[in-house]
Amino acid sequence: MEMTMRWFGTGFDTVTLRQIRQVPGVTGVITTLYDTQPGQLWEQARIRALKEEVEASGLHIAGIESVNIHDDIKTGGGRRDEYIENYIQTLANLGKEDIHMVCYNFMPVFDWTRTELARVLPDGSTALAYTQEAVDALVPEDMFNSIAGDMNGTVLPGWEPERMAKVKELFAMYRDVDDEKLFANLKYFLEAIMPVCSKYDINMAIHPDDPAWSVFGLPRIITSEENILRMMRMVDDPHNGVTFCSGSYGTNLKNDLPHMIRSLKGRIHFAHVRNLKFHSPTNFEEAPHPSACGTFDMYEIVKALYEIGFTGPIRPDHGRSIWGEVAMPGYGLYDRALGATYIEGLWEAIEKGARRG
Ligand SMILES: [Mn+2]
Repeated sequence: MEMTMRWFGTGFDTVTLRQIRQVPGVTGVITTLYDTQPGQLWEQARIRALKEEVEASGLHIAGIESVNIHDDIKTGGGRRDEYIENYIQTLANLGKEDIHMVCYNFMPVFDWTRTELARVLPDGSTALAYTQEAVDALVPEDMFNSIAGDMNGTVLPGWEPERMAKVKELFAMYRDVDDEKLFANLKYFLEAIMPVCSKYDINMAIHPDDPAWSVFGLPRIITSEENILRMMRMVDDPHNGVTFCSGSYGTNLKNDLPHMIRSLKGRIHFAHVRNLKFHSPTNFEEAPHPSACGTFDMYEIVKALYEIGFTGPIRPDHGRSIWGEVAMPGYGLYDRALGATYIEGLWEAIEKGARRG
């Protein structure tokens, strides 16, 4: 594995490359062209400029999170072939700049959904949190406004104000899209991009839906071991792989995370490792990374990744806000840095233990 951190780019992220460079063991960043829109073609010159900026800090780009998918591709809308063509050209441009891992998601309307961005924990830190009761009490149009006050002046990925202004329109686009149609549209997209992925050796890594169930009646398909295996078999190519996100698959307590990792051997191209603490099956918060602070056995999760021979980029995921840091919710420096070194510690212990067998 390679330890990385997500970085949203100069002007968007409250954390600098210089700070990330000083987190022990972190050698790469996962980044994006944050000001591009879904469906837009990424110019090679812009990718190169981003790469040069990252490399000047002593880090490198370990992958892209995300190249977002236009809603016409997800719904099978009239302009999908045009947007897929742009996506193919974007992948080619990334490949030419020696970037070989792309994370994306196939979630309708809302990316990850949390109902609180700053739940106060007993130690005084704040964390992102979710309760089904809060979602059930809202109409979708109010979802953005309900959390906007806690964004600390940042733009959260998937929650761009321009996009949220069109929520009603977006819902209308998905009116006739059910799980089966979403699967079919994903297959259509993957079949179209696999040749360029093979040509430039680009590993596509689909991010699971978060939470791993339907919200507001929208279809959600990347939620369970059964569905993710279906998705891999329907386009059976090693470049068609997954982002294993423990915090997203883990929202559904029925998902056995170490078992899922083992069943996805060879197809996990990127790993997000974080812990959740559950108060009930539909009320949880994003806990500090160590096992003792939440519900998951993080040792077993990292051990499963080690045992399947995972070599891709791994990153701590959302962190709490601690020590007075004001940052994009979930993406402050301090708690993610603690998470990175904790995962590195687990990995070292597992690796040395295995060698001494
Ligand atoms: Mn994730």
